[in-house]
Amino acid sequence: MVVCVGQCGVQVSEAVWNLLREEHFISKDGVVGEESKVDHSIDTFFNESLSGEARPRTVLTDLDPTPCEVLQRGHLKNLFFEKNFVSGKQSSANVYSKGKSDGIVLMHEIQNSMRSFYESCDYLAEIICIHAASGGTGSGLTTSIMENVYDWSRHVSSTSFVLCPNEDCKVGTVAPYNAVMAINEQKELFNMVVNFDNAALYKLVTRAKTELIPTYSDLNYAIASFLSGYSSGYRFGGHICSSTDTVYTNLIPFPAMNQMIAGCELYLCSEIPQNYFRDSMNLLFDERMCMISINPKEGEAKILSHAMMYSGERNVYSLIRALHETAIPATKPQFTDFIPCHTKLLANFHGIKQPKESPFYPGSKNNLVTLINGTAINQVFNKVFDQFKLMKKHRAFFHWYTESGLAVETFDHAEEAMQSLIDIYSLKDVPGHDEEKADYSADQ
Ligand SMILES: Nc1nc2c(ncn2[C@@H]2O[C@H](COP(=O)(O)OP(=O)(O)OP(=O)(O)O)[C@@H](O)[C@H]2O)c(=O)[nH]1
Ligand SMILES: [Mg+2]
Repeated sequence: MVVCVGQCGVQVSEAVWNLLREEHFISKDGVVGEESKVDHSIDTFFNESLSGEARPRTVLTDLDPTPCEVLQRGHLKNLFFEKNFVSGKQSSANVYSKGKSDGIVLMHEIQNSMRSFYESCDYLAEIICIHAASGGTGSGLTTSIMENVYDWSRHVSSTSFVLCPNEDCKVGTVAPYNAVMAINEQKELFNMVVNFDNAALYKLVTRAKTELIPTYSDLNYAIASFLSGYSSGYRFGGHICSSTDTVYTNLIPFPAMNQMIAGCELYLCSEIPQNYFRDSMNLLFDERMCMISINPKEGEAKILSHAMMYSGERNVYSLIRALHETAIPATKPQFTDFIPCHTKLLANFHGIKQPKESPFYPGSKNNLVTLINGTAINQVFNKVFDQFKLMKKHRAFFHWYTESGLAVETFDHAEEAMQSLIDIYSLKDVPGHDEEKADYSADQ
């Protein structure tokens, strides 16, 4: 099930559902093509309606009614149905606590909708939530939703696909407050958090097509192609396929270290036409792959674990061979010393689709997406946290938050929790990681 919250979530959902629809040979009206009837892959993301059409298993919600209305009038208007949308009357005005409190009036409807999707499928493998941490709705309402469905959703794997604020794209003065509150609460509410930001998405999609200026929609197709690669293992099966839980097991060494750096090779494919796997392996930890503004190899940065998910038509053995052959020092990052095998590999051999709506989308038949659990995530967290602390010191903008019911102490708690997350990702607070060991790793 995909839950999309706030303007960013709802707009990204258009790209996601358009891509998934094409991959499963479903028309814009929900009519299922013959090609899709050969297996059950369609069932992962779509429910069958009473009249036999495929309907997205999704809840699209925003306090501001406009994003949902635009989607309901757009080219996918006949794909969705009433139950997919829950919208309010007015935005949160960018305030996390307003997103949380004003969201209460929508909660009953959101819960009912999610619950009915949960009950209508044989086995709900995962809740994927798409939202922006800097928006009041994307931060506050998302937190509220996950708290409210906790009684049943704790039995279901949950992943947050979150757009982080980035100082290169000025997104609003209070974005650091919203983001720090969201990061802290959502690291507990989701099993895994996959991080993106617009500055990195922009660089990624324009790498091969510098002459065009992308729209949000083009950036959203990059997130959609990540979701497609991420989920294709359990949709289509394949030679090395796994469930979401297996991915969590291999990526998250401690519950508190569940923050992933998303990467996507798809948009770099024009740079690597020949030895596809060998060249992709060399790009694995390259910042050009990253969908968040991070360099996983910068300075002392260390990788704890990473997963590669390949979908396409190439041979699995060339992938494994390339993985062995490309352990060359120039491309290799530093790994932590206490996790000897860092890689989880998943591969399925389902060709990918090219949506016509985005001129940036490459015509490749291969999609390699990566998840990296590495200390470099602090490059983003530190920036947001510094901005948070600066404003908090002067209690700037506090009244907007306290007026909508947030206790002042919540800012102190958020600061402590964020500091502790940053410390964990600096490998200061890792269980069993004593001083001596820290010195040893620094010497390596
Ligand atoms: N990639 C992408 N980013 C978006 C899109 N729409 C908004 N954003 C980004 O999302 C962040 C703001 O979040 P929004 O989703 O607009 O906010 P919201 O969740 O609706 O919350 P409020 O409007 O504050 O109640 C900013 O960083 C925007 O740049 C989109 O369609 N695609
Ligand atoms: Mg909004």
